[in-house]
Amino acid sequence: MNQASFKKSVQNLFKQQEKLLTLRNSKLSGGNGIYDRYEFPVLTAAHAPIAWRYDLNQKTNPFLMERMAINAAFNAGAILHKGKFLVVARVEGADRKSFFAVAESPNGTDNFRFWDYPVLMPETADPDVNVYDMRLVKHEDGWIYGLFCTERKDPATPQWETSSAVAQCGVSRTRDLKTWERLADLQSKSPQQRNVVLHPEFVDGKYAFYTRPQDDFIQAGKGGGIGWGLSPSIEQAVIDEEIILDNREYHTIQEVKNGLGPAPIKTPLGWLHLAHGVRNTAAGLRYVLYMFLCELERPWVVTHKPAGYFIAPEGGERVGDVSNVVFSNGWIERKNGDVLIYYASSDTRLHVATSTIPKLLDYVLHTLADPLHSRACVEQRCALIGKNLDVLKALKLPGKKRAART
Ligand code: M1P
Repeated sequence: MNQASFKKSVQNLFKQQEKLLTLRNSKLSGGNGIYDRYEFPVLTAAHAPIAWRYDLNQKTNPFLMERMAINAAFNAGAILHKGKFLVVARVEGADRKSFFAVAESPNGTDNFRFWDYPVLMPETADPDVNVYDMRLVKHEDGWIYGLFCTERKDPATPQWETSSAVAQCGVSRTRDLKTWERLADLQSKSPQQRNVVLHPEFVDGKYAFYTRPQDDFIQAGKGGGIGWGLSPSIEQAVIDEEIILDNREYHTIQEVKNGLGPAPIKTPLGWLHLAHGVRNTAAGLRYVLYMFLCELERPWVVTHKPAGYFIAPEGGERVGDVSNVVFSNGWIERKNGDVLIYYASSDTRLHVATSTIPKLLDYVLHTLADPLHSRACVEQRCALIGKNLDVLKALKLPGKKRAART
């Protein structure tokens, strides 16, 4: 390649990517009334800057090869900061190491662009092998906290056992999402912790954490459920007592395990939560999202929990590196009550869905809870059908005739 054609190839790389970065994203029609999905993912591996992947120097990269490929951009924390919609995505290199990177959008639904450099997260004395799934929280103490999963090889296993890991909660804080201070990892009595989230307010003058205690790296074992615990310090966070506020349950969407998504949103009617539930199938684990509401004064008490899932993987979302997964660790509430829900599909890409606080509250308050038995589920449905047939009759709508015949 001569210098001119090398330059042209570089220009083409940028031109192609610019098309992707400036794509307008529109709401898909045919939603369920609770939220709207969007046409395109908001972040993919292809959104990663060219300068992160290619060596653009012809002398050292004469064939213009991609030297450091990016495999995926998914599970993102989210925050509205100084008028900008920011997500801190889990970016995964082709080498399977995840890292954090901030992407910024003017409207929260499209035109996301990564900042020039990914986050260079400081390490503790025991370096992380992998970091992922940051939950961002603007805490009432004034800091923005980023809690994430830090994973290291299990020191209790022999050298030849190369897939046993210990997951714990890494704690960091920042004022601007550029400079990050690393604090001590959270300590609790559980051998494994993932999906740990900081509550945005002090509770009894302490920092409050949502946890997910587990016995094993993948299996919940005797642990599991979304836990709750307090720590007097954030610099050396220690939870002595953990209670479970939302447990696993036989034959539900969270039969195998569950975990909190982003930090809850405070509403006049309670703390609104988004979480994920996991069940096992012959095709492997299936991850879906669900919602619940907790008391304002006692945030560890669940008051309302709609049956089943809120978002499940659909269409192309079902396929990826870890198929049949939706996962969320970030959402943004706007001043006007709009809510942008960032959810990733199949550990591969990041999407947005939009709703509003009134709609989400209506959903959690008025969707029936899971009665846990098929017969009771049918009774709930029959009650709905009966009421609907009366409505259709009163409105003189044709649905009544069709329904009456069956
Ligand atoms: O692969 C699906 C998800 O698995 C883990 O979630 P959990 O701890 O609930 O099992 C995480 O590794 C998450 O990043 C991933 O999306």
